[in-house]
Amino acid sequence: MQIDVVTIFPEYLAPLRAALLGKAIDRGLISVGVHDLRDWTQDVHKAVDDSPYGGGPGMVMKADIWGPALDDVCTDETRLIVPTPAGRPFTQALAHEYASESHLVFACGRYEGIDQRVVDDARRRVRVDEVSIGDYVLVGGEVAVLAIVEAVARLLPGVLGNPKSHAEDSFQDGLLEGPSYTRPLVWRDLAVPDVLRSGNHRLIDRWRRDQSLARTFERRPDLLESLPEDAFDKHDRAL
Ligand code: 6GU
Repeated sequence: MQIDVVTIFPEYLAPLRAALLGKAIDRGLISVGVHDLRDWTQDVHKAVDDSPYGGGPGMVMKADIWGPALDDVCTDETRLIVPTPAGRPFTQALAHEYASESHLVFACGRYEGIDQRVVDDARRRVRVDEVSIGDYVLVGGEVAVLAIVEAVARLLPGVLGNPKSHAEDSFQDGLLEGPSYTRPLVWRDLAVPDVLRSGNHRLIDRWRRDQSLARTFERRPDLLESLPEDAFDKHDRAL
């Protein structure tokens, strides 16, 4: 998979080359290009933004800089992703979709955003998603790109050591993951739940399922609402 990021803060994307992602790059599983938007400016000041039509605070990033930048970086295959708090929610389902693409391009806005015509024009040639990583406001799209790329890259074949790690991910079955424990058996007077040492794997699976359901009910009741009726078994219903 090829990933390209256009930003005015290329150094902010350095973590893309660290740890898990760095290893995936070294092994040729993903290839990452980070591009400085200012390379597409023409004026001596390298201005990328201007004041908004209609007035108001802040600055808007200019269409006549972003347009040529995206023309150069995008191809027919590209899925263009524009991180913005005004976007649709980035979810695990969308991470799986992106993991099946051959080319992702991220356009990082700063200030009050990018002139809307950049997205409207790009849509005439490529698939474009405006996405948000949560209901809070970041200063720019760069940190959102780090989150999205990490969520996508770990789904690619060969990036994680153990492919079974995916099967029990939070959200894989629409529920939050329950708690995990390792040695020592007792730590600061807190013991590991007995059931996990019982060796009875039917009982252990049932206990883990109950923990997931209880945690989801407590922390994310909205997730339970959106599950299909057949997502629950007869033991779940007893809860
Ligand atoms: Cl994707 N971008 C920015 N700037 N802020 C955000 C966001 C994205 N998602 C949540 N807040």
